[in-house]
Amino acid sequence: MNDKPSNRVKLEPAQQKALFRLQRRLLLRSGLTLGALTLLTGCNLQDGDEVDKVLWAMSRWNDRVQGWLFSGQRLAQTYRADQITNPFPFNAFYPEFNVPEIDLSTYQLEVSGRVADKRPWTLDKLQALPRQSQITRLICIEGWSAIGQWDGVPLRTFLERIGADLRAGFVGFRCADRYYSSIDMATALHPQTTLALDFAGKALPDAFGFPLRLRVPTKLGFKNAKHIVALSVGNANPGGYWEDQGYNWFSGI
Ligand SMILES: Nc1nc2c(c(=O)[nH]1)N[C@H]1C(S)=C(S)[C@@H](COP(=O)(O)O)O[C@H]1N2
Ligand SMILES: [Mo]
Repeated sequence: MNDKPSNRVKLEPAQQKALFRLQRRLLLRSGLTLGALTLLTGCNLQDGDEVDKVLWAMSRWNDRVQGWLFSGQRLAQTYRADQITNPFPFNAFYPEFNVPEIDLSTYQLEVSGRVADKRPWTLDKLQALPRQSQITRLICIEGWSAIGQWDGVPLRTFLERIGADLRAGFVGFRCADRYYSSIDMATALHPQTTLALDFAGKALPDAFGFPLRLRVPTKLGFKNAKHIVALSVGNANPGGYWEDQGYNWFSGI
């Protein structure tokens, strides 16, 4: 986006007010920035004529988001292999050279909370579970998005396998880099929500969450925990690294 004032279309005062209200509502209700909205709606907010379209799209978005997510079935858009973004962007709360290196000889996925079987999982055991594949768009709240391919175990399958209480409210994730996040149970059981083991047809690279990450295409990027070392099921909301710093917890699209 070009922020030079000379390239900006001047908005009418009423439009300016509307944009301001829109921005507030976005932040309060969705955690989305205008940059993220631009990606979601395909509208160019530099262009005054587009503002009405954006406002219209936004109110429709607000109305639909809850229904999509509570239905637990609405599918995120999928893409063709030739639409995959290459190279795929890295993002974390630290630079890429600080990505955690996981030692597979000691790696375990811990399981806790409202689950019948609390035995930890090795990567081998996870790899033996049924798999699914998706080509979907990861949307970062910082204003970029990218299409990638992830394969792994449907989270629903895993939760059933460990005898999780599927009526509990939340599934939480703790990561090797001290990141953490959580999702509501409807999202955890959504057919596209995956405990991803592979990216682009190979084991997850270190940067993209080795050895295990959450891929939840109905949520913003920051809900897609990488380097997962512990999963919990419960009725208290475990929050998250960004969620606890003011990003909207729901952050669904
Ligand atoms: N463990 C961990 N997971 C994380 C993060 C992180 O800093 N640590 N960043 C999140 C954010 S903000 C985004 S946008 C995506 C980026 O995933 P990518 O590096 O595969 O693009 O990972 C999410 N998961
Ligand atoms: Mo992000």
